[in-house]
Amino acid sequence: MLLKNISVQLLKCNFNFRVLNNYTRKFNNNIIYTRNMTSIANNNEDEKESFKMTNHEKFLFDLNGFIVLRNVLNEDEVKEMNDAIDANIHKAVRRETKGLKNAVVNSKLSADGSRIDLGGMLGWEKPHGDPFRRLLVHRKLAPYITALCGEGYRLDHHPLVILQGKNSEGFSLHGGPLSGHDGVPEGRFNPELQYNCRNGSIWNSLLAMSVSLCDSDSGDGGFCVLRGSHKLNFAVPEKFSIGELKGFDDHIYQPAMKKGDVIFFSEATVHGAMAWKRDEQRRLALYRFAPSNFAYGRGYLNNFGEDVLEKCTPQQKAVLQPPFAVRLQRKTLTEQGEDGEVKQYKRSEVKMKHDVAVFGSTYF
Ligand SMILES: O=C(O)CCC(=O)C(=O)O
Repeated sequence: MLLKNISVQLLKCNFNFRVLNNYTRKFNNNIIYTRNMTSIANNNEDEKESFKMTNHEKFLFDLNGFIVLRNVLNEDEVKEMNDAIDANIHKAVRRETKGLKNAVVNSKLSADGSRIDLGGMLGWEKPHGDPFRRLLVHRKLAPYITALCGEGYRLDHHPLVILQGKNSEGFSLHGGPLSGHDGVPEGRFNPELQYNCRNGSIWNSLLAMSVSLCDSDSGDGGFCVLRGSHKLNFAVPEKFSIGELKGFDDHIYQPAMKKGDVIFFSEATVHGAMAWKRDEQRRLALYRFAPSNFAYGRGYLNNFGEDVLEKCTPQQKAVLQPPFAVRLQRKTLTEQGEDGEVKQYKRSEVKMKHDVAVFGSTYF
């Protein structure tokens, strides 16, 4: 068994731990194997690692609404992504117009420079698109997304690369389980962004995965979060969300990040970004995942872009399916991600025939 260096940091404490298990392939009789993928370099079953989310990590996520994983991607993986971004940098779009600004002018989170967005990575040709497609099913990430969104998780938004030069604006606090200040009545239950935990199973209606492609220290700016706000019961005051209310600095946490670190946060946790102050360009890849039968975005309606599916492995394709329940024969990733088979629950012949008789279609 191997010990690898993924560590979790939260509230500035470091915990290094890995539960080392052999892979267990325990599927019950209700599952059809559609493909046996053994795509990893090391084919020795005994030496594969388990990257399962530990109970301690679940405790921290439940407490705070986010978790920071250290050293998830290695230097080569980060370089591949940065090279791909460099090769496609001409496609990046500056959020320059007034209506595209993410922070209120002259607020604590604002700055002169604009944030820059780059999309379409899933459709990039080899080799540039590969590391971005791989993140959908990466062996070190899939167990976490499964633990946080459930079996059969799906990509919800188009993934986004965010680029920021020195002195560029942050992002006013947003998200959270109650509606905010964007035109809807304040403080109502927000059905789109919710967190729940029942009998030890965590559920997020929308989960963000932010992969850091640059280093930053505390105080440099970047992602910030209001700890524990996935469970709040009172709307965040508007002035607080722009950093202009007493107590903001005491309650907002901006983690220091290294290249290859990953933040998982519930979109039900109020979050945003501090203005970027570091000399080096800020770079991150932001993915949003949802449970199998949930959708916020509409990217799935065009399969996340022309020709994307043709470039994907069976595991990656499974994550790009539209929202519907796992029991309706959804092609489902195992928590081993890229290393596991794509499985499918069986629906009885008799029920499928009945649906055809009633609805003229195999599924209701
Ligand atoms: O800049 C960040 O890290 C936060 C991004 C964010 O919250 C968003 O794009 O919705």
